[in-house]
Amino acid sequence: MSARFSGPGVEAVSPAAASSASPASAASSASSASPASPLWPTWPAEFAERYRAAGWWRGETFGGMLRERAAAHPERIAIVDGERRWTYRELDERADRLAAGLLARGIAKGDRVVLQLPNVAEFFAIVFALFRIGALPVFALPAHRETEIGYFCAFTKAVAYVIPDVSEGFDHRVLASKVRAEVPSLAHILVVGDPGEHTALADLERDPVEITDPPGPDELAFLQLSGGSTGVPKLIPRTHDDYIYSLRGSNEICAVDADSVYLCALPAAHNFPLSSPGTLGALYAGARVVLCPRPTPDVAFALIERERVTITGVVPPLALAWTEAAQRGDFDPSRLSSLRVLLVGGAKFSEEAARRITPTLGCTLQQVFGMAEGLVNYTRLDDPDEIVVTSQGRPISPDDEIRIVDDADVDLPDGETGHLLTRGPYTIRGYWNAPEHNASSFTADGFYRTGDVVRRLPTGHLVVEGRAKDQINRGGEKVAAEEVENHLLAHPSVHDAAVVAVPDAYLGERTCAYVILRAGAEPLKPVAIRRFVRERGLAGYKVPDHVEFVETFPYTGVGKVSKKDLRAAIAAGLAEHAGR
Ligand code: AMP
Ligand code: DBH
Repeated sequence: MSARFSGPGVEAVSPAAASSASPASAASSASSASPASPLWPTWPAEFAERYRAAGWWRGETFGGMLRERAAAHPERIAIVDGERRWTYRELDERADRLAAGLLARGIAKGDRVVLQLPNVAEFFAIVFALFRIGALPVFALPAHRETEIGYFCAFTKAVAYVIPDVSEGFDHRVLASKVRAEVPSLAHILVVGDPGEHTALADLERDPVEITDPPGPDELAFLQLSGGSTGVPKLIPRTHDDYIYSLRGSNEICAVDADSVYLCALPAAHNFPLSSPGTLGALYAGARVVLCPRPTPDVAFALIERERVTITGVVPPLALAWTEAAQRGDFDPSRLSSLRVLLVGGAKFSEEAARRITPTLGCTLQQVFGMAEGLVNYTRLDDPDEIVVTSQGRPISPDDEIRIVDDADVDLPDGETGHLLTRGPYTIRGYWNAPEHNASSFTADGFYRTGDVVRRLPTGHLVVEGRAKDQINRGGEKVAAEEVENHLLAHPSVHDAAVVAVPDAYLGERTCAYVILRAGAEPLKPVAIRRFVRERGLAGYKVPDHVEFVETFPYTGVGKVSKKDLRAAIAAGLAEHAGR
């Protein structure tokens, strides 16, 4: 194993331990509060029983759900990708044929498969094929590069990596060859398009076979990624039952039904467009999913018009770009007349921008504040306008437990601002194979520490006031400060580094790396630092937007870099600039 990809815990999971992380063992020992498996802490039995009794968990699986929809309305269109239109029958059959192909290659239940596809129809064929056999997709983002992909493959001991040939000018096959050379478990590279030296996904298809050991509803369906605040991204284990509940709840709140048309404008693998209500919510409802290759107003608006899209979701910077485009005189807003709902989330949406949505785009705004770990909040379609533009919504479920606490975990009086902790029927009880992180990211009684700082209105709606986690939210793209700092520290001239957020009118926040050079090191230009990070194979959005060289950092009483003071210094610097 290459040292490059080894983060904490890379060696910690043996293949045997990984496959024993079955929910059967989880369920049988779940009566104690202790995690059922160090790989996958799950809900204690009394909670699982409650969630079943309440009707949240209904014993559904993704494989079964697609089969049912395909049987109920085989000729309805499920997926639109450019000129390709797949019916539910076709999607169901493709999933079966790919499932047979995966099994024929020895890919089986419990195996991890890193998936990195742009918004193409094949994403859904392979995802449902994996769901059917119980292999676990690991949802990488299109922007991830060698460092992230290598880590996901090594850490999960993935057996396969699914890629496009070339996407946005980047040849994923070259990256795949490099990763395969370093990760022994990685036996299969499956390519949508021209496979080069690898295997074409299309060649995998076989006549369907009976799947003898399909996953149950309480078993894992996939591993989602956390934006995180630690050195390497953490993996989020989601079950069929819990995730499907979040889809059903989201559909109800966003009024998604069989006649809806959902435009997938963000990268399909991200939790927001996947589940809030997203593509999987739409497919659960028997609705139509339209894949948007690029979320720019010209491309998205043309698709909304052509496909009569009724609902979509975007991050705040895109919402700004869309309203600006719609306000320009050359655009006739009646072209968007089919659009009923625009969901905006992933980062805080400013009240001022929120007020512009309905007048310019003619649809209802729904704010959504969610996380791949679980909890999702929505403003409701019948909420008063003031609530919709000033809050980030309230939870999906009556069983979502919300605590707002001070630094000592003491509950605050209602209306005060504090740390958001949550527990509920679709919020994980721990990250996958991360016992140490779990000890700090969850309370002893299973509440997830979101790292978000919020205030609750008397109506139950949450207002996001800030963040306690060491993360930069770059217009919905999360950057873990520590991860980037570790890469900066690998530079031979860098003595210390601290990455913080700086305010940005468009993205909300950008990243700034404060760097102290080693004594006697040659002076460096910011561009050299940025290039260094990029060349280490990191996703482009993690490359610092700004680099500032400084002599020293403000330190806290215990000698840690004080990010708070650094941020204050930035704010002071900005104010000084503005005053000039
Ligand atoms: P992740 O845990 O990587 O899925 O990212 C979820 C995080 O994104 C949340 O914990 C928030 O910090 C942030 N987030 C998502 N939606 C919103 C929103 N509407 N307003 C503010 N922050 C948000
Ligand atoms: O930012 C997120 O992770 C997010 C935002 C909105 C999310 O996971 C979701 C809705 O489900």
